[in-house]
Amino acid sequence: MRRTLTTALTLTASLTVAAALTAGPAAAAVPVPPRTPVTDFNHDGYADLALGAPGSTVGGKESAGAVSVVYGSKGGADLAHGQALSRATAGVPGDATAGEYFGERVSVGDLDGDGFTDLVVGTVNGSHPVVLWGSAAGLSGAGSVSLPGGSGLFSVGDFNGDGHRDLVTDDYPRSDDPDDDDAGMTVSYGPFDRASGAAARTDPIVTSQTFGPGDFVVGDVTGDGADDIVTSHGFEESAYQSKFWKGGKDGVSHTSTALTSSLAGAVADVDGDGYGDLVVHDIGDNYEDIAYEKGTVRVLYGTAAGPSTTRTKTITQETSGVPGAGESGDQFGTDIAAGDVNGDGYADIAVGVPGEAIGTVKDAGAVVLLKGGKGGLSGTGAQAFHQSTAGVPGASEKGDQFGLQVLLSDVNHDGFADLTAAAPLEDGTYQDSGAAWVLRGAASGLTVKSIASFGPAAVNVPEKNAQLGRDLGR
Ligand SMILES: [Ca+2]
Ligand SMILES: [Ca+2]
Ligand SMILES: [Ca+2]
Ligand SMILES: [Ca+2]
Repeated sequence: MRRTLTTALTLTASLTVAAALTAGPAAAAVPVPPRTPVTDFNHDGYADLALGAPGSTVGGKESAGAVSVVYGSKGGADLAHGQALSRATAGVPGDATAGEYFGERVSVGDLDGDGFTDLVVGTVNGSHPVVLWGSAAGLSGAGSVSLPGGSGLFSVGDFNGDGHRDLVTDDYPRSDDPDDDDAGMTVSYGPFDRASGAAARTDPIVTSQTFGPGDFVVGDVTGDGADDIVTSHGFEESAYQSKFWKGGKDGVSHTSTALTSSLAGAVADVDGDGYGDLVVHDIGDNYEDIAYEKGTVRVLYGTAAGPSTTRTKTITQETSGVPGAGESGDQFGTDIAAGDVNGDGYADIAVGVPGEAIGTVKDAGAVVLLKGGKGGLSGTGAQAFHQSTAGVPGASEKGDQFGLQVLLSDVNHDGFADLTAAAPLEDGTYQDSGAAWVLRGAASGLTVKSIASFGPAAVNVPEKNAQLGRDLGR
């Protein structure tokens, strides 16, 4: 989740500079609003989309996996030139392998610092993530490289605020001591070398014992221009407290502060005070209950010291203004994305509600957009969309789980972030083909005007069981 607030942030940044110039010497440091680079593989100004399709059959190998890339354009998502990238793409290291699920995880960022966003692709079989490089012609396999480390979770951010994108992975080099049960993460600081994939510097950090992080949320909460990290933790059915790791000019701190347990989330300034606010899926203390939960989104407002534990806000489908009703299994908050949809300078939050019943159709799924504002995130003006909403293509079917993944980015570069909603379990010609929808942002919020919707075949990805949209690059 790492979205585009370009217009608003450029304006806010210039106001911040002006404020800094006029502030007296004793004034507190002015926060730097969280900055999220546009995902732009061909650097044409339009945000591009990367959608994992890990179940795709490649070269006859079932579930070898692929990634679908859809470029932004003045007319929105450019479906006429959808690109499929896989191990079978010329230049990509390795061969298509059955059950590898290449594309199970995708993340984006300009790792080599040439101005073109690059794509990082992960698998489920323990192989290292692969970086595909952006260029004026877009992404290709040319020169792509397996990173020297990492194998599971990863996320991109600028953790030391030097302008180079860095990578955090959930691996930690354990010692040979059999009593050593440290688990952790490794922060690899950019720029990355194109030939070897090597980072400028790597720094392993112990996060916990036995089991490493279960998720990363990345963004600048403290207003110092360096991204921070929130890690999720748990063991068997027990969800433990999440941990906040502060980034700074020397990199990520080796000590953390505890937060309520969470999974997924985003960092964005929903109240416009310059500090990034942490918006997470609050999961209580038991993983086994998640499937039955109504779902809760929690905002922890940003401060110079980190997410506030006292200035927080809980939003559910029972909150005034939020469409729908909170029912067991709705899972409001399963995925969370941030971006300025209505162009008012406050970040808005898209919330996936994959277990929402539409009429009598169970687990058809929906997306709710919560609006930011001077008073912070609220239910005021919230909107809901699903496959039975007038103007939205498709039909609500049992188990579609529309909204399992969400992303906000400005695909047509008009200053309003657009919603990409994915339903990786949507049936097409085959079971679990997956599909995605792009809804346009406007001053009034999300609209159903000129929606782009597509399954794997429309963007040249082998369709059978592809699970298009299993992850969205952010
Ligand atoms: Ca582009
Ligand atoms: Ca690049
Ligand atoms: Ca804020
Ligand atoms: Ca837009």
